[in-house]
Amino acid sequence: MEQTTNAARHEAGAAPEFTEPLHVGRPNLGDRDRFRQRIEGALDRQWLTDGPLVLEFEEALAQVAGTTYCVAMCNATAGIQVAARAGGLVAGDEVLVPGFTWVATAHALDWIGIVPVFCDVDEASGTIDPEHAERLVGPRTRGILGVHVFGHPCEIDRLAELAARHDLVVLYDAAHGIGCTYRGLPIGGFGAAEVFSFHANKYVNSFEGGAIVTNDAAVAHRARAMRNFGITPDRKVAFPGTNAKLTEGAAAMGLTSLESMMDFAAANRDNHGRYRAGLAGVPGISVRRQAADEVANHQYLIIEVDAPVAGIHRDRLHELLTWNNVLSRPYFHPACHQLLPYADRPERYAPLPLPRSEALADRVLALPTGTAVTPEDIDRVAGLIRRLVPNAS
Ligand code: T4K
Repeated sequence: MEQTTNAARHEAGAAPEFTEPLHVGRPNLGDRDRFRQRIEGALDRQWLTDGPLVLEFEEALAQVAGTTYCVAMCNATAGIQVAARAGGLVAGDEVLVPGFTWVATAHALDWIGIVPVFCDVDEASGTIDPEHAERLVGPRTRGILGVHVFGHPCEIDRLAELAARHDLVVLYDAAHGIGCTYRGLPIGGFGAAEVFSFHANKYVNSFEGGAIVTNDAAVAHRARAMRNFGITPDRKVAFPGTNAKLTEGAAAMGLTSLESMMDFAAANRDNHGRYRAGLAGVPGISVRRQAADEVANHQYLIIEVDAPVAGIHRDRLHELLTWNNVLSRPYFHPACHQLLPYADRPERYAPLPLPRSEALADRVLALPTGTAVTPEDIDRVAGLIRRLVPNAS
């Protein structure tokens, strides 16, 4: 069997498939000269944080998101916290979140005393299941924080209906969502606010960074102040606040990266197609798709490993790929509610088990994509997977 062959090669000290590591999450950089010019401008102005580049970045983001307001943030984790506060949520409130997400979704709330209550997800989309969410609404439930996981939009209309029935604040963790649509409209303008991430390994990056986008003037006003110690434009401390400002250097990178977003989209789309072709017919291996009929950013290349059909578990495939210098990542495993801080207190956080979140977390594996990956790399990764899957002919 190929799996045995590969393991044997490993033990025999044979060479891995790639001599250099092939990463998931290599940054999409854009035009370096434009970046350098912007940095020079900031140095010349001697204005290093929360200045003209941040404003320009906010305007460009609002345009992409189709929103009236955008408030840039130092990262999406702080963005979710500020959006929650600006949206009126306070410590002790309970907010419904999906079990299948990156831990930041839950941590952002928990860190400010808001209790994340984990709901199960729809397995096909990976997003929060509105029906399960509704069953979990209790006397302290005040909000829903949906996640457009891997750029797949939540069931926004159903969540809006649910929220209206129970008077809940709806927020979206749109860390993966920039450049995607829901029913033809850009992700960004739904709920009370949505939050993008521009971490280095995101589709659009600003080294670290994030943004709150909204059409609600009051939410935007509070968020802008809360990002800066609660200080309003007239220099009054009107709200409790934090320091979550974005630097000019980060905005320079964000603007540069955003300018090339359509090039990144094209590269990701081509990569996606090439992986699909390369992995077609491999038993038990499927490439996840973003929503049909929507604009997708294909930011993540996620395969699902059906272990009984493939003859190999995701964890073993991950191990063998890693040995071959393909640094795949099991995004997102374990499921968020199974992580130590939450699994320890299921009575507070989750009605366990959440079988669909757990099943997804057990099957997914992110493969390298983005502008740093070449078509030849993809052919070699697909060929390698084909050899590693025992039940492939
Ligand atoms: N909500 C969701 C659904 C999220 O996925 C995230 C973040 C958030 C909220 C919070 O957003 P931020 O507060 O971060 O803005 C990473 C990131 O730290 C995290 O931002 C991201 N999601 C998550 C999916 O991935 P790690 O621990 O896997 O990343 P790290 O630093 O080990 O990097 C992964 C790979 O990326 C490396 O193996 C190589 C590559 N890389 C990374 C960096 C930083 C580079 O090539 N260059 C780089 O500079 O968590």
